[in-house]
Amino acid sequence: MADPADRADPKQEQLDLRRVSPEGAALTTDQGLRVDDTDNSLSAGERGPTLMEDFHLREKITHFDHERIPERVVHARGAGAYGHFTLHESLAEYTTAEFLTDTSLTTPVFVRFSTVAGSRGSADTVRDVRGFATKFYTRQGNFDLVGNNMPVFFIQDGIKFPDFVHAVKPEPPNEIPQASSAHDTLWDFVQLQPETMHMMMWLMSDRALPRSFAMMQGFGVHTFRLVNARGTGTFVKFHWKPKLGTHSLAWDETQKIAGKDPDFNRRDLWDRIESGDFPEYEFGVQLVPEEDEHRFGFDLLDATKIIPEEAVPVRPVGTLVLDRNPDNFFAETEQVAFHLGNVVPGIDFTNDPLLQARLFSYLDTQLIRLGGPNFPQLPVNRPVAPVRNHHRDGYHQMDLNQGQASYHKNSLSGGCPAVGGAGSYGHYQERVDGDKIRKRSESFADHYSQATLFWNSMADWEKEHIVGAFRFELGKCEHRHIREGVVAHLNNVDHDLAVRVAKGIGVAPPEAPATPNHGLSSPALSQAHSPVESVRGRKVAILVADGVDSAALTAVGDALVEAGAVCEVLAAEDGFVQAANGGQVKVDRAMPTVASVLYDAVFVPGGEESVRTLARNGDAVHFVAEAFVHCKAVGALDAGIGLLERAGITGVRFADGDIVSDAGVVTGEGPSAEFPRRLVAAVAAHRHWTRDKAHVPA
Ligand code: HDD
Repeated sequence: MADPADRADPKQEQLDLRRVSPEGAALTTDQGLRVDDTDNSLSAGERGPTLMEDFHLREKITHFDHERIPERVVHARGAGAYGHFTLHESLAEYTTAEFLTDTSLTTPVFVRFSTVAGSRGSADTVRDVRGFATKFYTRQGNFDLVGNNMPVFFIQDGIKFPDFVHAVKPEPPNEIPQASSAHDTLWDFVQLQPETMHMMMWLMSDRALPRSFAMMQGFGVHTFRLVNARGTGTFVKFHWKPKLGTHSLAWDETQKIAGKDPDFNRRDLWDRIESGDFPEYEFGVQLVPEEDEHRFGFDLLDATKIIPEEAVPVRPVGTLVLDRNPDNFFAETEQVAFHLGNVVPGIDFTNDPLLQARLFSYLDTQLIRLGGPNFPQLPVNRPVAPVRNHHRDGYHQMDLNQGQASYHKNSLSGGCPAVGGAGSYGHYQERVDGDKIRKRSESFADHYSQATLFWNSMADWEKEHIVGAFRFELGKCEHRHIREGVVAHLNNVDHDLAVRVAKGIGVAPPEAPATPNHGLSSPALSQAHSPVESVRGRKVAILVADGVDSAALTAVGDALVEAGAVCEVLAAEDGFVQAANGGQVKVDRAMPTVASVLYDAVFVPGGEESVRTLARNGDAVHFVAEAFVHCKAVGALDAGIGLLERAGITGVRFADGDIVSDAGVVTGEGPSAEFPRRLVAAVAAHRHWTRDKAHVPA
């Protein structure tokens, strides 16, 4: 990838004009008046009352009083970054959108990732859908792709959105629970609205617990339409595929991280970009000719359905790289305003009723959230394409529109701004005809087949996690009829699934399947088949105490870092530890300030004294045990193996006398090139989900 600094970036150049630095500056009022004292109010005598005339006090307090704006009604919690989109393969055959046809162009973007249900201050790692919203600052205007990390949605018609969101948000009487779907109202909605079933399978799967924003897919969800120069339409589904593969956290781990580091995903994104380990995604399209609209066993306009990749392959055509953090969270990440209606020539909509309602909602919501109609002028929202129209006035108008005429048609400004001409947007000419009705199409009626497809496509460990998630969520529902209602629907998805869930939540398991399983699967849906590229950006903890074998530490640490991992040396206390060879080893973090859940793997180097000390330290023993339970790579050399034994990971003798050994537990003796290689491979595998871990308490 070219160094971003080498590229002319019109968006960054535009933002440069708005960037404000405190460096070398004097403190002033909002009027530019230099302030002599900002620590003491103006008062009548040292202990006297504050004076009304203190304009600095009043201005400072007033501004502070008005700092907050309403949070997003959904997707309130998020993190954003700038980047670039480059096209490798032209889609000129299908669309006139310049950024999808001209492979010489680099298009600046801003991406905001988010959770859906929680408030702005909620934890990152809750079980939830993740938003993946991209603003392309194209030369033809902004194009917003406002997607999620799951390819389907809860409902088919946007008129149900307020009902759904009210059901999933904290309950009205007490505003409990925060950022969680594990409560009665959500599941009550689900059991009465079975179109949710496919999405609920995704939500109960590990997809709802991404390890990193750099390790999750993105989907435009709806079927959109591309339109070419001849005016021919092609249905399209948009996809983002992370270069690092799609990987998730363990459920128990996510809950602990929510306390230990509620900013886990946000921090990960920030740190990756700061360290130059830029998140990358492949942009792909599934294309369906209009004449094939009815060749699938489902309706392309139904947002609760995917087009299986085996039926229509995803064609990779571009790359997105996120390479710049915002300067100011509020100004950029909070004030960015996405809208599905922000399209460019060559991209159009379909009659998907969810999409149609969204076309109304996004512009509307920004008006209350950002306080008026001029939010497109905010730096993060402003297009790089020129903006000229007859919109005038409103709160916080930034532009100094010149001229007498603010209407079309006019003769006083020479008829300008001019309407039409090359590059102007023309709507796709779809013929529509029908009676005015409120009725869901029959073609939207199958709510189970694709939920079954998803279930059938899962690896055994993924199925186990799904069953565990349903049990957890429904186990939090106080109303038995809600639990029963959901199990009845699950029995239409898969009988085994329904029985396994029912058993965990005290509901009578159904005796026979309600709908026979069709037996079809789509391997692309399983994270078990996610490509694993490297250990890039993986965090490895190295546990040490005085007496550590520093040669082994350095050899293994260097191998991990060379492969792209981030290593941190942890000890009971910050500072330095004494190595066995007399040298000193710098400690990166004191163990009490971190936890195993904040790392992807743990390594214990040898050194008799070091390991003896660690084995008597509950934090260290718990660290490796917990890493093991969360199926992470655990490595130990020489005496270090003793800590694993102390934690009950290795050396455990069961009745048959065998020592338990496990996938992803890497041990070795003496210096070798083999050990670091095996450890790197174990870390790159992400998690060893098939591990037998029930015997280790953590
Ligand atoms: Fe939405 C925000 C994604 C259905 C109404 N939505 C929002 C964001 C994302 C999505 C990623 C956050 C954007 C940001 O970072 O600022 N929404 C989706 C997807 C949907 C979907 C993938 C289904 C395919 N949404 C949907 C419906 C409606 C809305 C059906 C209403 C009819 N969504 C909104 C909203 C939000 C929003 C109320 C809240 C904040 C905002 O727009 O800017 O307008």
